Amino acid sequence: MAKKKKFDSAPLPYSSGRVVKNTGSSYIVRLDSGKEIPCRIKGNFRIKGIRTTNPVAVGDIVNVAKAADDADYIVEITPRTNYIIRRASNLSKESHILASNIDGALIVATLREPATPLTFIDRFLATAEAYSVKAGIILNKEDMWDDDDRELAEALKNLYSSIGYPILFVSAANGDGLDDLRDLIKGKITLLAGNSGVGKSSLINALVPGAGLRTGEISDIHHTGTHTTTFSEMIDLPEGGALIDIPGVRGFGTIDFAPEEVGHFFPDIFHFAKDCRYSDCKHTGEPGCAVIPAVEEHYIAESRYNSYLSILEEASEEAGADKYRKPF
Ligand SMILES: Nc1nc2c(ncn2[C@@H]2O[C@H](COP(=O)(O)OP(=O)(O)OP(=O)(O)O)[C@@H](O)[C@H]2O)c(=O)[nH]1
Ligand SMILES: [Mg+2]
Ligand SMILES: [Zn+2]
Repeated sequence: MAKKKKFDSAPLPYSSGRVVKNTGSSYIVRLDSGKEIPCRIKGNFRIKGIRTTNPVAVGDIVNVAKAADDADYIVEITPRTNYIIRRASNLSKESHILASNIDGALIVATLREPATPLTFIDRFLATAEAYSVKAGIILNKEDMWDDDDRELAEALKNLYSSIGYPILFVSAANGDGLDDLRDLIKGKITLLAGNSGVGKSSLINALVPGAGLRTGEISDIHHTGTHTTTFSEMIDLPEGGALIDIPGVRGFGTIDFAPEEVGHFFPDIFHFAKDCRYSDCKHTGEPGCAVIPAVEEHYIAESRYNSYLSILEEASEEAGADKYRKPF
């Protein structure tokens, strides 16, 4: 929850609005009047106990006021209904709020150029569960798939849709699948997240005529570390609602998960965990665990269980507990 901090002198009335862009040096706020103004921040906005690299996020509903220096300042953040946050880098104590006050979050993934690791998808989905944000998967660059890729895509569709996550096959390049995507996001504020180069900005350009977002050059995409989008931005959809484009992230570190709650963020694991003998079972070899047999019998995908273990390990390290090992 953001700490409320009033502007010291505040001689002028506040205006309220929504942060629609973070340009690094300033935040663009769309006032309720529709006017967009650049604002700086004044005050100490923090989520309790968490250090963030960006105190104000795209999506925040804020109050702004003009100061004596004639600049506009964000002076108050209205409590967020939700947000998505990730650890800024592996060992970092700092975290980064990707967006706030959203109706949903979609991870854009690709099977090639670049190939998205499944753990990355699962970490994103678990984070969305942890923060009560509806999540889904977009598999982009369908135009590049050969028969093997298509087979893999179908297997992923079976897996993730059986857990309850919508998964769409699309191509920003030729427009395939975009009608289904339009239906899914219509009238909602949706975050698009994913590794760099998966086509987040290209998808927005394909969905929003005139969006004109910068996208990576084909020759750049083999070259790791390319980040074409450098700032977060909310783009209105012609059908109503908006998409939030953010810079690609390399990893998706979780933050502040208690080891015993990690399983709650994997609905497929949680389903079986209810039958474990101990309510705080971590599914790493405890007697009477119902999850491990379900993995062995393929009711739970091994890839999902591996992702679970990787987050459990991270959460345990954060909590200072012992390392967990895969029991088989
Ligand atoms: N073949 C093909 N190429 C695509 C598709 N979508 C995007 N691309 C290409 O992939 C590259 C990266 O696209 P971007 O839209 O810049 O990717 P991004 O996810 O916004 O990347 P960052 O801003 O760095 O996070 C560009 O060269 C696009 O032309 C697609 O559906 N098919
Ligand atoms: Mg981009
Ligand atoms: Zn168990």
